Amino acid sequence: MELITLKEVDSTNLYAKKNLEIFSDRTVVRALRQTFGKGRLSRKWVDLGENNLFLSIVLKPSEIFQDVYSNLTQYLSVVLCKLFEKYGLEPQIKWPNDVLINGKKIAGILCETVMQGANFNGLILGIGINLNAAEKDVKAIPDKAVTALNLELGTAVDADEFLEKFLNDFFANYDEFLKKGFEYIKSDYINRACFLDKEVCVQVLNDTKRGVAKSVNNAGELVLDDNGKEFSLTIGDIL
Ligand code: BT5
Repeated sequence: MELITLKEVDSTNLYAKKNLEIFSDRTVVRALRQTFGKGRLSRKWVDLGENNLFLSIVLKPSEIFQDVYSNLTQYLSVVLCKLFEKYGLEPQIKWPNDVLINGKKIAGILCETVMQGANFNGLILGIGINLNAAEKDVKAIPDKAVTALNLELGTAVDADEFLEKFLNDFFANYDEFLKKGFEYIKSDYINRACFLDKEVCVQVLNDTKRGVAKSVNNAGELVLDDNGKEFSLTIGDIL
């Protein structure tokens, strides 16, 4: 694993994408400040100050895209939950990969697959983690209840220390996860899921699906029951 630290960048994902050819597998790009952080579907990721984490992990696990890569964000959400638990907190996962503490979003994950024609060039796993933020700044973020680790703990957090623990934990089980897929983390994921057995409304691109969230299947898909009719979703946002 190689760690590159940038003082400031538009987006660590964009930077990693631009330099993908020269970066080897498991290169981590961290920026101390991020001026144009990206969320999914053209949404924005807000920079809450220098002592937060903005990073992208460059992964080049094979020459061909494998289905298991679609579950990497879920693997990452479990890794993050377990780390927050070491701080005495009770994090939860909102399908597919939002990590919440006390119902508020503390981290965001954006995984981009880079293809060139039919060739698979790699994955860029972008992660933003709120470690140290001011109450007024998290409240100003639109559309969502947001928190940061310092606000939950009542004390400042050392970002370098947190990053080291996080990367160690991520890579400790990464190879095993690639071999075994979602089933390897399924019970850890389900145990932290906050949406099961609830009536949910899921935005899937321009469509909305409703139903009771019955389970997450072995592929990591959300299984909904709409009046006795079961179906599964691979992408979407629980509203
Ligand atoms: C995400 O998107 O949650 C993925 C965010 C990934 C950010 C990282 S930072 C390093 C790397 N480089 C990048 O450019 N991006 C990645 P999504 O599920 O679409 O959620 C976006 C929504 O989360 C926004 O519309 C806001 O409502 C909310 N949000 C924005 N900034 C936030 C923050 N700092 N903390 C919590 N929620 C935030």
